[in-house]
Amino acid sequence: MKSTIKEKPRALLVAIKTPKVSDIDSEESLHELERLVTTLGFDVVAKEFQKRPNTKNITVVGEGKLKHLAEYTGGPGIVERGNFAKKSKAALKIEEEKNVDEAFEADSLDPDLDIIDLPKADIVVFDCDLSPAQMRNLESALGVEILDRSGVIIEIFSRHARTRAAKLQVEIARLKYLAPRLRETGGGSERQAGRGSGESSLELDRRNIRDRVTELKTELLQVQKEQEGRRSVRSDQLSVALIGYTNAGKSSTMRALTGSEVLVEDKLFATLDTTVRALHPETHPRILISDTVGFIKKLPHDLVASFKSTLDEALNAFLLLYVVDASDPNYPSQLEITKEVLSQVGVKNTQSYIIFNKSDRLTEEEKTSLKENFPQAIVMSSRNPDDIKKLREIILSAFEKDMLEEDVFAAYNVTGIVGDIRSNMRVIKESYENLGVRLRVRARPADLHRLKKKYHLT
Ligand SMILES: Nc1nc2c(ncn2[C@@H]2O[C@H](COP(=O)(O)OP(=O)(O)OP(=O)(O)O)[C@@H](O)[C@H]2O)c(=O)[nH]1
Ligand SMILES: [Mg+2]
Repeated sequence: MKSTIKEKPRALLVAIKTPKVSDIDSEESLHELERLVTTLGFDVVAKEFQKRPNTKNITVVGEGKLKHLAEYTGGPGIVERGNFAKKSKAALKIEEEKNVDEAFEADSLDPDLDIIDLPKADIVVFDCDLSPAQMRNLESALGVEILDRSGVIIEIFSRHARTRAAKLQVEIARLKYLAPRLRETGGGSERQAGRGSGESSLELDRRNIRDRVTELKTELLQVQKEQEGRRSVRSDQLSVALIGYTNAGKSSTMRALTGSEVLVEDKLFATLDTTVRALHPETHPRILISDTVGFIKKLPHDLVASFKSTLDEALNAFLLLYVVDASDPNYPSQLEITKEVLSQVGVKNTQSYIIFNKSDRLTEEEKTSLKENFPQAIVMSSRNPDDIKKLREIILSAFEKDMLEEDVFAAYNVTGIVGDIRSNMRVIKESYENLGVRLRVRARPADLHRLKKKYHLT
């Protein structure tokens, strides 16, 4: 896939409006596809819609629309008979669906467009998943590279993966996506020549891919075991996970809370790996914050599966912060998706807060209305240090809710006890007496219990 993408390709985006999806949802989704495609470095030159009963047609769009799309790409606009993928079935299906096509197409074709000089496109990106056969048919009719939504997302993930684990996860998803789409020859009309020896080499390629996927999975398991080890070292620590839609401002919030230099970019899926840092200035006990991969609508299944381990950090967190870009008009559906993905990977009943981020972009009225509609939520900007201070306090009090306040007497002749207290508990008051220090502490019941046992306190 990578090798065929040119330097700044001009992309035409196509969305299918089916009766199942509302107009607003499909426009939102197309807008998001535009951001995804721009993240890949393409120029979006035009967007096209078509109403269809479903996305199952062998060229997805109807015949008339296909011809119209070919005006952008310079392709023939039809799939020549011999080039049809799944020939006989496909041909039958065309006949079957023709009547429905015409009915739906009537209101989606704008006759004025035919006389306007259309911009040229070198790639056509569909906002739905395409079967390998649909992809081949579209390539044949349009004469340019075709990508679907999953293909775009997988490509972004594979460009942004940094760590070994992320690279392995993405490569597995990419190969699984590519395997059924492999074809006999490079492309164009020679494709049908692939019978006989071509087909067996194709089979070989597919088997090589399957073997490679198995190899990568074994390697991934090894890497995950090591990560598991590191995670269990952290398991008794206090942890907060930042989660949410891509580009919501998770990494920016992480930076502000921890003073660390995690990557912040105005790109979709800038972060793919989980980063864990301590809240800064440090607290006693230490509170760990984790920043992780963002979510998006229609995330390819293989990617959800492979990123499950990345999200395990969130699964294990004591507190979840759902970061939402409140300045994005689509924030309600983004919040829904976040909750949906989390429930898919098994998160439930974890204490959580919603953070409406980027409040600097909101009007006073918008902020007031958010606060009224979501009284428990935090409306803030990761760029405002006062807001970050407040968020820090909210995190601290979430942990302290379960803590107990007690007096501990640390005798001078007991080595290590004061250091132990300071690193694991919050000292509220201390007074020096003849034989030792009396400390008023706030701590987790488990830490108090451990301390008493270790130093034989009553
Ligand atoms: N105006 C404004 N922009 C913000 C704020 N917080 C983050 N941003 C910007 O939003 C963009 C995305 O921020 P990130 O922190 O990278 O977002 P993310 O949620 O980590 O995104 P992914 O890693 O891609 O999932 C960047 O350009 C940030 O500078 C904010 O409070 N106000
Ligand atoms: Mg990020």
